[in-house]
Formats: sequence, C-alpha cells, structure tokens
Amino acid sequence: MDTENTTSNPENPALKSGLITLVGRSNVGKSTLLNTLIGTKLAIVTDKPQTTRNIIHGVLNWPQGQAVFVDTPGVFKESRNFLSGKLGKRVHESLEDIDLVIYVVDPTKSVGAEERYIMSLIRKIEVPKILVINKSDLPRQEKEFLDDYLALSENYSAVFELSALHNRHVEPLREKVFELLPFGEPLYPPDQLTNTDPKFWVSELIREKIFKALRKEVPYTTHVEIVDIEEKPDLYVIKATIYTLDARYKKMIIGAHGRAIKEIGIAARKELETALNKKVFIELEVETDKHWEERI
Ligand SMILES: Nc1nc2c(ncn2[C@@H]2O[C@H](COP(=O)(O)OP(=O)(O)OP(=O)(O)O)[C@@H](O)[C@H]2O)c(=O)[nH]1
Ligand SMILES: [Mg+2]
Repeated sequence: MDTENTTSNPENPALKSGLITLVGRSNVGKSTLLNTLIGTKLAIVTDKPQTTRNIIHGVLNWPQGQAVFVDTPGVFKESRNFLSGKLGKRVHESLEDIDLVIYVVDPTKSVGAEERYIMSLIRKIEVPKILVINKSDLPRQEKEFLDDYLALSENYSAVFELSALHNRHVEPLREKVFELLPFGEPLYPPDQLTNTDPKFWVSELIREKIFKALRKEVPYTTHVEIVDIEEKPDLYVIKATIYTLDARYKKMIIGAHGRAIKEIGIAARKELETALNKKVFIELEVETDKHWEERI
C-alpha cells in the first residue's frame, strides 16, 4: 500500500491538514474561541451553560495548510436528561479520528469531578493535546484556580493562557496548531468555512437571542426551526418556528402583550442585518412539541 498518498497532500506535500477538537466544560469559552480562531461568528455564545448543541466546524486556511476546528457541547459527567445524553454522545464522537485536542478550561472554576472526567476522556486519545487556560483578561484575584491548571502542564504539548473574548494571545495558539498538525490533504474546499448551512446558522442566532431574553430554564425548553428564507431584491424574509416543551413555556416565550417574542425578533433581526448587510424581516411562531429533542 502506498501510505505516502494518505499522509501527504499530492498537490503540495508540504501542506498540513487536520481536525482539532475543542473540548471542555460548559461555559469555559469553547464557542468564543472557535469564532476568534476563525475570525467569524460561526457558533453562538451565551453566559448560560449548555449553549452549544451541535458539532460545528470552523475552517482556517493558512499558507501552512488547513486547520478544521471542531466546537462541541460542554462536557458534563452525568446525563441529566434525554438531550444531555445525546449531547454527551456527540462529544465522544467528536473525539474520534482527530489530529489534535484543545482542552479549554476556565481558571475561575475549580478543578472538580467534571474536569477530572474530561481529563480521563482525553487521556485515552493518542494525539497531541494543547491546554488553553481561557479568560486571561479577568483580574488575577478572579482567576483563583489558575495555578491548579498550570500544574497540569506536563501532560500537554503546549499550554496557552489567552483571552478568546478579547482576541489576546490567540495567534501563538494558531501557530502551535499548524506546527502539530500532520501533513495531508485539505478536508474542505478553500471557499467553505463550516459544515453547517445558512438555515442552521440563522436558527442558532435566533436561539442565542432566546437565551439572552429569557430566564432560567426557559431557553433549554426551546428549539428553533427555519421554515423558509426568501431572498427578495431588497430584503430577506425569514420564517421560523420556536418549539417548546409545553404550553406554560410557550406563554413565557411570547410574554405579556408579546413583549418577549418581540424582543427576540428585534435582536435577531439587528444581528442578521449587520451580518448580511441587507434588510431582514423575521416572522416568529411559537409552538409546543414535547418531542423536539428527538429531532435534533
Ligand atoms: N472574560 C472572558 N469571558 C469569556 C472569554 N471567553 C468566553 N467568555 C464568556 O464565557 C461565556 C461562555 O462562553 P461560550 O463560548 O458560550 O462557552 P462554551 O464553552 O462554548 O459553552 P457551552 O456551549 O455551553 O459548552 C460567555 O459569557 C462568554 O462571553 C474570555 O476570554 N474572557
Ligand atoms: Mg459553546
């Protein structure tokens, strides 16, 4: 067998390529880091845990080659319900057949049972691992557990303290990634930035606004599906349905006099108009569906 062709890029044997999974607990900043590494908002970000539900790829093309970063849902030790069981499975799958692991931690949170569980997961994977201690912009006294994470350094090929949010010290991480990636053929064509489609991206932006507008458990009961995106000469007309688990939540999502749903629609429209550089009209409906978790 000619192994040469499977490990190098015949067009240019000096080019690197590979999948890099971002893994870590909820809320440590994995999605923020994905967006900063790529330079585009591909994944939504909120201050609430368990925001990310899907595996999102972000493609970075450099003169050295192509790095595909994989954002994952936050790891939790126990599957609390059907959905978290499903998300946990996605994390496990996204750690298979990869070339590099970026383990993201938050120095304001102690190394608990959950963190040790993640370490046991990645210990078994035989690829280089990078430890990213995120949120370096926070004051020293808030980063109470920084030394505990620094003490783990010897298990990793490299350690970076950086701020994904403020794009501080991220460039050395990119450089290290290309240094550690194997040679190979690019996984994506040069003009493709992600594995998801525009409908998914719009539904995620709406979901982000739901997380920002509604309190406590309500956002977790929701799922967004895009019914239609119509491009007219001067605007996009987007029709979307917000599914929630029961009628009580539906009332909260709509809000008194429709105030909550209006806030969600306005926030989503504003961000979409900026991103698409065109006027956007959004029509949102709320429906109850006890079984949406089975569809995602
Ligand atoms: N101060 C500070 N906050 C950050 C930084 N990176 C992310 N955050 C904040 O941390 C929170 C969580 O960020 P996410 O990127 O959604 O975290 P995540 O790890 O993807 O979370 P899940 O998808 O729930 O697993 C948000 O409020 C971010 O703004 C950082 O470098 N500094
Ligand atoms: Mg996330």
